[in-house]
Amino acid sequence: MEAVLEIQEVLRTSGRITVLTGAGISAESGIATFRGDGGLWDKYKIEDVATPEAFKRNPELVLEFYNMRRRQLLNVKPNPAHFALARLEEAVRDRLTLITQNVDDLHERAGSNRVLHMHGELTQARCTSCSQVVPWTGDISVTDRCESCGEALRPHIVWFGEVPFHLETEIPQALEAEIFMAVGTSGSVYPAAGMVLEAKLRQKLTIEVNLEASENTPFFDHHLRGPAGVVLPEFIDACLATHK
Ligand code: BJW
Ligand code: ZN
Repeated sequence: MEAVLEIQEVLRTSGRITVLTGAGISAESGIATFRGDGGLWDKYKIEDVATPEAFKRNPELVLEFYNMRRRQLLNVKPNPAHFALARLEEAVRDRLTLITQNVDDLHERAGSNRVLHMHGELTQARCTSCSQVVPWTGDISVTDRCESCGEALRPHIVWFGEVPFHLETEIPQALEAEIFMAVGTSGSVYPAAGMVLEAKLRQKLTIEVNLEASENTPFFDHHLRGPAGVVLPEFIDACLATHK
């Protein structure tokens, strides 16, 4: 396949690859996506659970939404798509930048060491006052307090209207890579959804892995259609077949 040859050439000449992942990569692990049938936004309203205003109005409800999802992490495992990206990192090391919109820890559990969580992480809590971030595996309750300043804690999550992480340095640098690949994302939430366009404007090669067309499909040069857990390992292993 043409895309495989193009990636092999980039790898041969020590080029860089950036991969952006979304909820679709964790779907085969049993974690619901946001949009589409059975998605989280079918059952919950964004304005009730995923905005700073919602947290001010009803912190118990917002904490419960994220506590439920943090508990779910105990019952899920990385799938072959997460492992394929870990193999890619092992092969090309710091020439891969993995950016995820996901707040689960499945990339890390598959062996990826350098993951940029632009929308935060379920396994961390943040102080609502001094912004200190601490590891957190259990539930967060309204009575939990920051060890440094004594104020309330919140999930370390980027809600609508808040600024995603790593936008100043790491993500702009990553968009200079020769290849931009998006896996399992609908392309409907900015600024992540704008990355493919930025890559295209810089004349980079763009590849989409998705079950179906996304909102950004026209901006991708190549489309790999199918479940990420099947399509991505096949593709990455073919690309790495000639890599020493
Ligand atoms: C499979 C599969 C399988 C399924 N295999 N594929 C224009 C420009 C900039 C901003 C805006 C703008 N217009 C509006 C905004 C504001 C807003 C926004 O984008 N709103 C849109 C709804 C229009 N953005 C924000 O508020 C962001 N902040 C911001 O803009 O700050 C201002 C600023 C930016 C930059 C500089 C300075 C200032 C913050 C966004 C925070 C998003 N938060 C959420 C929830 C919190 C995290 C959580 O609870 O988990 O993050 S929303 C939700 O959507 C979550 C996700 O990370 C995000 C993206 O969803 P994703 O991953 O794409 O999932 P789905 O479900 O949408 O799609 C799944 C895909 O997988 C589908 O395509 C399936 O086909 C596919 N799939 N199974 C392969 N097995
Ligand atoms: Zn604090």
